[in-house]
Amino acid sequence: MIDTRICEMLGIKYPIIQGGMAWIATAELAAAVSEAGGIGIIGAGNAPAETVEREILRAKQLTNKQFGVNIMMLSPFAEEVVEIICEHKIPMVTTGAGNPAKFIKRLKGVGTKIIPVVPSVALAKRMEGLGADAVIVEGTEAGGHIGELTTMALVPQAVDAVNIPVIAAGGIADGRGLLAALSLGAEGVQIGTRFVCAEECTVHRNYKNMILGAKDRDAVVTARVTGHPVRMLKNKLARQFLKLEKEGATAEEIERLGHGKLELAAIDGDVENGSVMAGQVSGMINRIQPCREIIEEIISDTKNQLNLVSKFYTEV
Ligand code: TUI
Repeated sequence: MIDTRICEMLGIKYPIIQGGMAWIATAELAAAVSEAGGIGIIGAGNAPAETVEREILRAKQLTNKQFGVNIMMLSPFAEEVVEIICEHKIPMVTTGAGNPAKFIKRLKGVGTKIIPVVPSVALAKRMEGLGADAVIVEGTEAGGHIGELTTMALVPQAVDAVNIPVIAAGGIADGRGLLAALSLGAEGVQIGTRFVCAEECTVHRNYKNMILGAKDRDAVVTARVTGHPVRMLKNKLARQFLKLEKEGATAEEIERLGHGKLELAAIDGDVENGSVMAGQVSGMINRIQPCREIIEEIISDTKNQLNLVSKFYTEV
């Protein structure tokens, strides 16, 4: 058993939170992760409230367990998504790509636990001050919209700076990663990329295949000049981004190139012209597996790795 404050706070067996990935984390994935003992998250992304509500209702049909919703702060529909979350009394939300300060009071008012994803210690502290129940600190190894710091450097500094539980994200895909995160002081992990390759994940098969085929250096960072850098797998689109950036294109030009491209890859399966957002761990993901198998493997490998590490130590 791994028993942390996160297990107790969310009423879950294992301290594993599924990343709330836009266009990818649908009801099927969220329900399967919750059924397997972690907590599944529906990614609201840029979707309007009606779409998010349909996903919530579908997830409720698929599981009696609790699940959460991720609110993407750059979405024009963020406010109406918050209202739907409150109406359905969703027990927990994660937020990403911005500061959720203006929604914290409203969500806490209906008893929803709020766990912002942040890329720095300063933001983690600010979130604690505003009443967040925990923080997910995400290293630059992650896929999608990222910050600058690595998980290895960020997690212990965040743990030292706040009293609420810290969850590690970015670069974690197996039991070694979970054990490492716990060693850095985290009380749980958020995992995205590995769950993209779950059997229950409804993303286009081409997207999964790109991750399965990726090597260690294939997840590159684009769009730095926009202030919203995005990690995605190398393809025609990524090369276009890198070329434009090298030529000194403006933030607006780069932003325009990215528009609608995640949907193109995730739904239409155009993994050459679309944005295949994925983390640096893509190179270690080689199989499609059911969520239950992924989670059970991670937990049993954490234990095995702990035993292995303890053998490195000898009494003197
Ligand atoms: O949000 C993510 N990952 C994402 S969101 C996304 S959708 C998107 N697509 C294209 C461009 C931009 C977004 C794809 N992947 N991870 C959590 C995360 N949050 N990473 C970084 C942040 C973050 C950044 C700034 C959180 C707060 C923040 O606050 C800045 C401020 O002070 O407002």
